[in-house]
Amino acid sequence: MGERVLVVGLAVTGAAVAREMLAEGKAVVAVDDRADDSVRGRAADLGIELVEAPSPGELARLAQDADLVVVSPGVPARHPVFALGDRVALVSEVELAGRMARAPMVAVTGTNGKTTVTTLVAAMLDASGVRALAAGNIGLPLVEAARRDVDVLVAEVSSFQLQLTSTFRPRVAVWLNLAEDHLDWHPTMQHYVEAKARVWANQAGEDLAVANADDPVVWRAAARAPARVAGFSIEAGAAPPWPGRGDGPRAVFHVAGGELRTPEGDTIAAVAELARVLPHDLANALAASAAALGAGATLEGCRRALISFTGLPHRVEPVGEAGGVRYYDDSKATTPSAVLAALAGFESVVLIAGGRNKGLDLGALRSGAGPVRAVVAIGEAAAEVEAAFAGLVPVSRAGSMDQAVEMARAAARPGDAVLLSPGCASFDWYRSYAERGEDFARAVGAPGVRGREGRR
Ligand code: UMA
Repeated sequence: MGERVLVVGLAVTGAAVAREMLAEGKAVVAVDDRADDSVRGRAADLGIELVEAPSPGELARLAQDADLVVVSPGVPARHPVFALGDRVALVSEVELAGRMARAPMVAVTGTNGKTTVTTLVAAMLDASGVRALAAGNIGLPLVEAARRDVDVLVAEVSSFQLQLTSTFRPRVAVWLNLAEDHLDWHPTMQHYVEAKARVWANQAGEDLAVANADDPVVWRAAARAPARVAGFSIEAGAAPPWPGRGDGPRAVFHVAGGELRTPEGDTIAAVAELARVLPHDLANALAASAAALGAGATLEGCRRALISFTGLPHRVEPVGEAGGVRYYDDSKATTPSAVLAALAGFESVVLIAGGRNKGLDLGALRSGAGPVRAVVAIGEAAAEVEAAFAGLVPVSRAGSMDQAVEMARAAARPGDAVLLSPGCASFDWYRSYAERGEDFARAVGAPGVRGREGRR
């Protein structure tokens, strides 16, 4: 009581934090550097003071006056609030939610696949009779979910949010994979890796760390994890050597004999029962099974959730077909590594890529050129996309989504896929990856193309 909380950034997360802190009787002030009418409206609805675009000095004064400073995930590492260091109590919404949560938590992080695995874990627990709620970056703010009466909270957590944790201790914590990402936010790749590794840092005893044994960075970090480790691999049943330590797990969750299996060899589901079986689909299914079983799911619950899962919107989502060409919306792929994962599932593709580069090396796309017949480059990063594929396949540039779809249609032959998998953020042309995907589906739905069925 009587405590003061400063909220930095008053969008979805900031408003949820403010609401929860007010409910606890705390005094809340918000700052926002780019306050618009919606930010002002939120402050007015909450009845809190909003300080717009404070100077560094003013921010320091406000932060030092507060007992707790909660920073929104979109506030970058170079923001002056981070320079205040030990003089203020900086936390993320995830740290705060961890302190508030009543139910044990499963946390899911990684560069790619977080939302899919979070969704799957919650579905597996539900199908096992364990009341689970998926929250976090997935949409429902974690602080809001933290008070709900459920058996398990399944939280999608980003590196931004892990960065500012000190006591966050999930019962089960999954680190899916690591590829270059968010270098517009993290000053270096090492900074990004260390933020991700924090998901395991406070675990102990019977907690469970779920780690990708096929990813050298993740597996190396797992060797230092304080809790028990469950590995998963789409390559082998035997665990790869434990770097620097001799006592790692001997077996991992794996694929053998056309089945997903536990380290002990129990069957989770047959691969043929799954709706999609790209390599990363199998990795996600194994990771989710390892986490869900660690949080109280049954093998049968895992299987039921896996076979009824048909994928999420904007993740290699089929949106239309015409003239023997299928169209896929993979707008959620905002990193080159996500594009490479999608390309691996096709034999002949016309790729639409580009947008706002998140500080990543788009030249990495070149290594996935095998199935690519032609490329249409879009958005601010069009020149970088063009350079990545130069000399390998024909590349054209489009100035709008309609033009991009038109050019892709002209380049495609029957049997091909047209894949929107940008490898970049959407903010040059759109407000979100979802809006970009919707616009692609709309353009695909133009005359002559059968559009998506049963979706908004
Ligand atoms: N702001 C400042 N100063 C800055 C930067 C931002 O004041 O220097 C202010 C902005 O003016 C704005 C607010 O901060 O008012 C934005 O905060 P935010 O970007 O954290 O936005 P939220 O609405 O709170 O959204 C966040 C997640 N955003 C990010 O992780 C960047 C949402 O994930 C999440 O759905 C939401 O919380 C609820 O949990 C979005 C996302 O793109 C969808 N996530 C990334 C991803 O999925 O790859 C990580």
